Amino acid sequence: MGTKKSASLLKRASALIPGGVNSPVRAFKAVGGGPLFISRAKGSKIFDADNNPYIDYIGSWGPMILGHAHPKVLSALKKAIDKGTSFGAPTELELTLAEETIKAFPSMDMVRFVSSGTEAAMSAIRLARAFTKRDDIIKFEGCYHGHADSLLVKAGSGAATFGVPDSPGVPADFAKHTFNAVYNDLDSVRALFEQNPASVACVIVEGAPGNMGVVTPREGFLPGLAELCKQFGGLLIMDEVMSGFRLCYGGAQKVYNVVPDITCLGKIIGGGLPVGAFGGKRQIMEMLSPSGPVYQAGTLSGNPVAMTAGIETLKELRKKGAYEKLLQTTETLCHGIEEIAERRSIPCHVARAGSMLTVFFTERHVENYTDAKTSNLKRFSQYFTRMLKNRIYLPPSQFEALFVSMAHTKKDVSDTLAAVDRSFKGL
Ligand code: HOZ
Repeated sequence: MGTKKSASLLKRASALIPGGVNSPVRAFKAVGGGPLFISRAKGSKIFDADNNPYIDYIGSWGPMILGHAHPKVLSALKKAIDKGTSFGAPTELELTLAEETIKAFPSMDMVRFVSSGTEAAMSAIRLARAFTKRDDIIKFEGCYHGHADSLLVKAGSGAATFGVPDSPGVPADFAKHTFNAVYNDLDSVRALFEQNPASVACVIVEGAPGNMGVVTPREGFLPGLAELCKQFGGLLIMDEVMSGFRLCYGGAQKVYNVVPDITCLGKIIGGGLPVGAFGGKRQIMEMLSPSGPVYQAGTLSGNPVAMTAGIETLKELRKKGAYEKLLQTTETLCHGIEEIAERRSIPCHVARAGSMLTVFFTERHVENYTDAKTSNLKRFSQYFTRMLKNRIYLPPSQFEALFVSMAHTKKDVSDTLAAVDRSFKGL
């Protein structure tokens, strides 16, 4: 079956929406061709406008950990919608999701809900600046924390994919407060602190980076950041928007044994609806308006429909054995790809963090953005195109993560590996 309808929709979209998409990572600019327009999804499958099915490894860029259109989530949503879709006033649902979030992340005493990961990171930084009375921040090259001005400096995700890591439109006066360190290199962070001993408000880091492709923290790296922050009086912000409920129930901070001052969440916590959150120590969080002076607000923050999707998703994730199957599926997939790459003599590094993975077409063990950029992007785009022809839907960029869901079956994995084998042939 062809993809004529997607092509025709893209033509229409291009006149209406910049680039025809509402978020740059959706475009196929880095791999050639146009994006598929999606008509529906169920479990591990996504269907395009021409009704072609694909095994989906984007999972809406992370949230769909249970698979698409999960019956329990849908049924709760249908009931919630009948009661009204937005009140702009507090509801008990917010408290339920707040309690579950705080239980899952003991580093948080309090949490505030927003509508996206961008809002969470942007608000967390404002809070850190107010709490420390300092202006500068340290982030890592290739890490992405949404598109707030201070964070679009050497940023990952679409900014890296399209070669605009320092976006025009960010005033130099803002950008000068953002310092970039090298991921997995504590010395680079220490050097920045030493050069700016009294001005760094916070270090912000992805729990397990997925926006330069997946990169795993070296042993001791995250706890080392917490130590440096303590030593120099800055706060540690862990951006767990992707890693939050992906690696385990409790995120990268649980896996790597680190206690951040502030945590950002998004994606899974909204079960496929727009939710973000940031939370941390009471003393810090109580600086937020209306308890304190730091302003932050949102018409749809804590929206009852979105809260419902988050509550139901977390309920499923708490079920016994939920993560075991997910992690096993991911491991089988990764090992299978490694085995095929070796047999077909394709130099690649399969990076994995929990149920996220990236196949980097490089001989290097990828530990930071410089390593990630050694990937053969031409080979990646050939691979992507062949996989799509084999009905496997991958992120259209080398610098993104694949997300495995609990709905992916053994057959999905074996079909995917068969497609990898065909795609690696003569690559
Ligand atoms: N930040 C996600 C990709 N790394 C997806 C959201 C988006 O940029 O559209």
